[in-house]
Amino acid sequence: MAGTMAQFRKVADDVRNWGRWGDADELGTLNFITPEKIAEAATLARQGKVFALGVDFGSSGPQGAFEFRHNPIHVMTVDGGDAETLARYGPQWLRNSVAAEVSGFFVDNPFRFNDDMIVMPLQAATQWDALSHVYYEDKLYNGFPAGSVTSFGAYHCGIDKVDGKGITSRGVLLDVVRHRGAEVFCEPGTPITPAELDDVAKAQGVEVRRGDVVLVHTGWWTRFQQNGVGAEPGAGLDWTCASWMHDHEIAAIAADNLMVEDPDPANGVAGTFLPMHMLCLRDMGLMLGEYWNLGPLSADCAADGVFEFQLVAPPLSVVGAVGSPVNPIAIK
Ligand code: UVW
Repeated sequence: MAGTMAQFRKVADDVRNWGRWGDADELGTLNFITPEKIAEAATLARQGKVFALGVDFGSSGPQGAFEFRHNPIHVMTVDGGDAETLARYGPQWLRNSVAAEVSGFFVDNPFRFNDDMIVMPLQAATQWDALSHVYYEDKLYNGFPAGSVTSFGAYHCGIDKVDGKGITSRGVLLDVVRHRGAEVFCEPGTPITPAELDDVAKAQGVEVRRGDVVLVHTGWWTRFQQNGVGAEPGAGLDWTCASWMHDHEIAAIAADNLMVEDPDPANGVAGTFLPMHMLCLRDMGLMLGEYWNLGPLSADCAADGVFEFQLVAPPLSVVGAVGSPVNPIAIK
């Protein structure tokens, strides 16, 4: 629903959780995940089925539309070819310190190793957005100053603040694709509304409860696997879904698309940028997960009619980072 700034401000005031868990809180709605909730979630692992919801981290990913985000670059730093090269050219190459170092391990020794590294924006593939990922009017979640995110990293609300708590809870899948009877994905220009989320849950016979991590299947990732178009538009959550998340007291939300929220600014709020991100991360303190591969999980849920599971999705504790890659695991 296209909204006005006055409507946005009203929703922001309604959903803002600043001070709810104390002035020093940097976890936000993850506070809804209690020890009882974690124990309850573990009982949902009943059939021994495991679904890895992370996409491939590689050069075939969806990035490339913006200069500041490219696909993960994977580089081998030591490999089997080095052994051959060193055997053939070793003495001449030893002025090169890397070759000299590797040679120390490889020459006259059949016990060898391979090493590698990865260079990537932390927002390139399956990820969590930390609470410090977005802000407006110079404030982060809980009123922390936006200026506390510097070239050293996020002093407040960095992804490392999640580390002690982790993200393990009851996961609930809301399969909007199947509910709409869509062939592959939810078409652009059809934002998913709060009422539709309730309808999907009702039709699936699943209740969304406090502390849940909700996964919304829009089919975008399946579409991307078919056509490889990273800039493919699709439907996401209407910005007003922030109120739905607040009312249901969920811990976090993730989707299989590029930004969880509907990407079309015409369906957003004039004068804002990523209004649902702002309401979730900055006002509510609720983390967003993007590019989660929900295809196989949604097929299984449709087959057995069970749309709840144990979800284990801890981010990497990258100190001061505003997001993190993740390979979330759903266990049924
Ligand atoms: C932005 O595009 C700023 O954020 P995200 O990757 O979370 O959609």
